[in-house]
Amino acid sequence: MKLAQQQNVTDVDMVIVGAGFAGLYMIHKARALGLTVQCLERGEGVGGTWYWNRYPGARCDIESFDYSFSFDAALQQEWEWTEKFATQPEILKYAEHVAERFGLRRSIRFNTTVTSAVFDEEASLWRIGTDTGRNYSAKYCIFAVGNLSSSSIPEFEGLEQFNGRTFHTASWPHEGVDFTGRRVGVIGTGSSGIQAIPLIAEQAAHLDVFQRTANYSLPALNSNLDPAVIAERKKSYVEYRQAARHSYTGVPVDTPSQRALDVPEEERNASYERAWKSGKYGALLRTYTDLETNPEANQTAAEFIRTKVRSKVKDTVLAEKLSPKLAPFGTKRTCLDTNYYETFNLPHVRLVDVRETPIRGLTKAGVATTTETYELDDIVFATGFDAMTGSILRINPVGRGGRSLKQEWEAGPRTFLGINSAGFPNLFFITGPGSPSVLSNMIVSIEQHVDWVTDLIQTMRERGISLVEASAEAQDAWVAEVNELAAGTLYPQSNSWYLGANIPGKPRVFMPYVGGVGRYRQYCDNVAATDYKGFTFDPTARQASAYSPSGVGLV
Ligand code: FAD
Ligand code: N01
Repeated sequence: MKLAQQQNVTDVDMVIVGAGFAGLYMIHKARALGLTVQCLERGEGVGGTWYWNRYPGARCDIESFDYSFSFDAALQQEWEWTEKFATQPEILKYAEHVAERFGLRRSIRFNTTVTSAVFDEEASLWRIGTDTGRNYSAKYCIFAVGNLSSSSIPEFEGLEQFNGRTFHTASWPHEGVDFTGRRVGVIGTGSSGIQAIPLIAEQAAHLDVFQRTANYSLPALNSNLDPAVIAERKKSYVEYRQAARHSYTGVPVDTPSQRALDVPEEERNASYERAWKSGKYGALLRTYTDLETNPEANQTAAEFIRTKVRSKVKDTVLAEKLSPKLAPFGTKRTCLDTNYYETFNLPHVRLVDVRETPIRGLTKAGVATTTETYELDDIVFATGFDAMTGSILRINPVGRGGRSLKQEWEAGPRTFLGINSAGFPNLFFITGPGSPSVLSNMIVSIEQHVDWVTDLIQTMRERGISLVEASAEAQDAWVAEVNELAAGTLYPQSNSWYLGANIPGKPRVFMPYVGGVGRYRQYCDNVAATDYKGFTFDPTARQASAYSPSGVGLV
């Protein structure tokens, strides 16, 4: 769309889509570069994930100390987390505090959904359209739209017929929901369902949990934070953050050195027990070197978890149904719960195995499976997201030659480093597909991407370069690298949203980079250090140098 065709156009240096943690930090960094910035956010407030997911029990599965910004020493000293795993309201408060503290709100326009982003080749600008009628043009466009921000409700037959109330965990009413005395059905037993079910069970008169796949869930063992623990962590933040940045998941845990099957069973189970009790994200999966790659090794950890489930659920048949068996441990995001399995010991809570008797659809009265109709007052969809590409492709940016991203990504997302896609100059994804993103402590990954993109833009400005994009060659090599790494693991063996398997018709491609946060950071740093090898700058500047992952390598 040409400038002249756009109405109500505001011209800025950078448009940022999304005011979650990624958008907030990007505003801060862009401003420090002296850019004019407009952030556009669909919601009424900041916080992204933590603004939308207000279901009962919502909290982080990475310790609060880890799941927080490291970019400002004063911020980390002044903020006090109250619990080991903060609740959604507390994390939202933190996001609001960050926005206040750095004066970010004045750069954000809320209640504004970006509906289009078109690259104007003549003007070398992005034309950004919104649902409010106000449009923008910008040299740089940042998609900080979130990996888990397009919620998904399966297309159940008769969805509209149901007479009761329906909720999705990711668009929970702000005023909360009272389930007292009601017959409630929860569909889905991923992280959201597993967190919400125990609390819904506390209120509901009756609860039916519709489970298609039993998930691996570890106990949060949450607790209030002791002032002495807080003081200790504050003293060591500098070293701790540094370790996190170079770790595998963005949370420092011991690096494994042994293979699971080389260790006697008793010793192995003792190690699993320690990891189980640590509450550290990724600790159990990182107990041995081969849990992510060797099915037999993985089964030792999987069986350890199943034994725990059996010890918590009194009814042995029910315990088997709740014991995860269909996918290797860790190939879906491991859940963290408080009293999830114990909830099924309550007389008013019933598990409906919808793998055995699939959901046929919804009726006026409730959920109909192939054998029965479950009469309900309320249905909670804990059915997840069109993850990683959903929010990007809803906007469906149009790049060079009028090619849309949907066309370019028809067979799955294609990026260089998860940051940019060839043919889409100056469009940057924060924690996009092809980066560690959802396999990591996301705040560590967000900071790394925002810092890296900011450095790139600064370099361009210093050198008078106006456009940058990935070369097709670098992108092909990176996509191959991401696929190859994933193929060497057990991840592709489960029907996860990492693979797009939860959305009918979505290409089945493993989307995140599995090589780990530290190794990925080194790649990115080396790309920058080799004059942004693999990126093409505009012809007035200079051409890209050829890229191959092995050519960049690790130093
Ligand atoms: P988001 O927080 O998703 O923010 C994106 C924003 O973009 C949203 O506000 C959305 O409204 C906006 N947006 C999207 N499209 C448009 C558009 N077209 N126009 C305007 N605005 C738009 N990760 C962890 O590492 N640890 C955890 O413990 C953890 N817990 C989680 C718990 C839940 C319930 C969920 C759903 C996810 C969790 N995650 C966790 C992942 C979490 O999404 C990230 O940690 C992080 O919050 C993502 O921040 P973000 O800014 O990238 O994206
Ligand atoms: O979504 P999910 P989520 N019929 O996709 C089921 C993060 N997060 O919102 O497994 C019946 O994991 C589906 O069944 P199956 C975290 O990264 C973190 O729970 O496909 N069931 C599954 O059980 C997480 O991974 C936290 O067989 C159907 C469930 O719905 C991500 O967000 C908390 C169905 C969806 O699970 C997504 O989690 C919350 C159908 N037709 C979220 N379709 C923390 O603890 C889907 N399902 C930090």
